[in-house]
Amino acid sequence: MNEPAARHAWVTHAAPAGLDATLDAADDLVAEARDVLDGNWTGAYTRPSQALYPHQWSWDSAFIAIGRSWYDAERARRELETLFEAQWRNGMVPSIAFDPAAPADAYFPGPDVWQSERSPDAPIGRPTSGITQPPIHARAALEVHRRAGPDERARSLDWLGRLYPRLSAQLRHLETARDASGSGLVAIVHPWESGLDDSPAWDRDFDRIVVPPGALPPYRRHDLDHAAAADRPTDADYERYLYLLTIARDARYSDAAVMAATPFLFAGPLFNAVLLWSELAAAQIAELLGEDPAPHRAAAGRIRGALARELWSPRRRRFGPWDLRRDEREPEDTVISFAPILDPGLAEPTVDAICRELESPSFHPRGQGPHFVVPTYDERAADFDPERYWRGPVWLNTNWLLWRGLRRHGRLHLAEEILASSLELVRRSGFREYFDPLDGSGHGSDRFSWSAALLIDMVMRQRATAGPRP
Ligand code: 2M8
Repeated sequence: MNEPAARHAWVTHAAPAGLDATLDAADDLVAEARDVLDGNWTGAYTRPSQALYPHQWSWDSAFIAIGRSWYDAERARRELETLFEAQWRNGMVPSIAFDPAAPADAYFPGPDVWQSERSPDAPIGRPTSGITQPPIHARAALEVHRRAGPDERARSLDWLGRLYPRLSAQLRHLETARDASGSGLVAIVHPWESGLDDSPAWDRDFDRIVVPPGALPPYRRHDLDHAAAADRPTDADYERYLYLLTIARDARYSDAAVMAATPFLFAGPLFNAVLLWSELAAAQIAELLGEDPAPHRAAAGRIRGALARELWSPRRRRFGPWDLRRDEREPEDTVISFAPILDPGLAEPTVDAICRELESPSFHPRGQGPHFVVPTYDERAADFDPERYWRGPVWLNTNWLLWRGLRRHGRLHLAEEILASSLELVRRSGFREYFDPLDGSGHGSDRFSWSAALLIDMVMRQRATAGPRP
């Protein structure tokens, strides 16, 4: 708790005094971030962290490739290549590609629980989970290619050409096999697919899921060996995660069968906004390769329309997730609602509404002492928890997504506040997985890869550009 005055600078609404100086002094942070990524590099991909997450995670690898693209194009390309080697035949990119070199009990639930081989679509001899994560990979691939220097442009284009059909298959699979509502929105069948697993966004449904006695064999959580119980999901929630896993597994991970059987089925603004953003990136990749970008632009347009039609509440002036089982729009104010800011075509009044909410006392309480932005949940909610995984803490990946969207829409003041807060959190607490927005303390695992990678991207991009940029 040092420098309360400097800290206060990040919470006032004045231009974040000192941002330039902070950026100038960020070289040591960037060097340390590279050290974190080097330490977690396996030779083929980067672990999210050494102990808690000893395999390859899908959207983590996309964030990591974006960070690495600034200084190590070779590993950035390899990161995505390795992930797509685990892609399923139906196009799905699994949330976890298990590392055969990791000890069998390194992570729970491991390959023996997922049993991906039950699906005829799973890659042979390559154990993975049976669900997916937000599809940010086309965006990552485009950014990796854009960073390639003149001497490796041709090699990079060749790499992009090999990846493009796989990226297209990933997006097509989601849009065709997962449009549970017929609205044009992609549905998720497990909170782990959202990437923001424990978010209060789906509590109303999730808390009602009753695990039948005897549905799960005895098990031991390994995550609590590596992180404080107060930082991680409760046992009751973990049990529900595992129960939903067994439902998907019993359906042999067939999309139609899982969607018919699961009590958890949501179409949410973050997953779909990321999909839209990646479709726009895929259109640009298609152009670079001399392919037809039109199908990608059309897909982005359909998602844009569906987000506005189905997930925007004109009364609350917010996006919110849609519980497709109960046919309810969830009112909880979480960071998930802001993700459509990633769409460069988002209508200006909607951008205004998102910015207003981001600056409201729920996410940016002024005059109540120092705090850091952006909490993942409404700080005024009775069950806001500044320490527990996705139920309040600041995460650098959600900060980064909002920062990118705000810059694109020219909302530079807010973007710079988020940047300043992110840098300050890392400076105080290191490359932790997440941070308490009230006191800046670090939580979850340490030397966490996407915190390192996205800090690199924020610093380098901010230095490289002035003002909004696509
Ligand atoms: C967290 O999720 C995993 C399950 O996939 C876990 O808690 O064990 C989430 O934060 C997820 O978004 C992230 O990709 C993963 C690895 O960092 O950890």
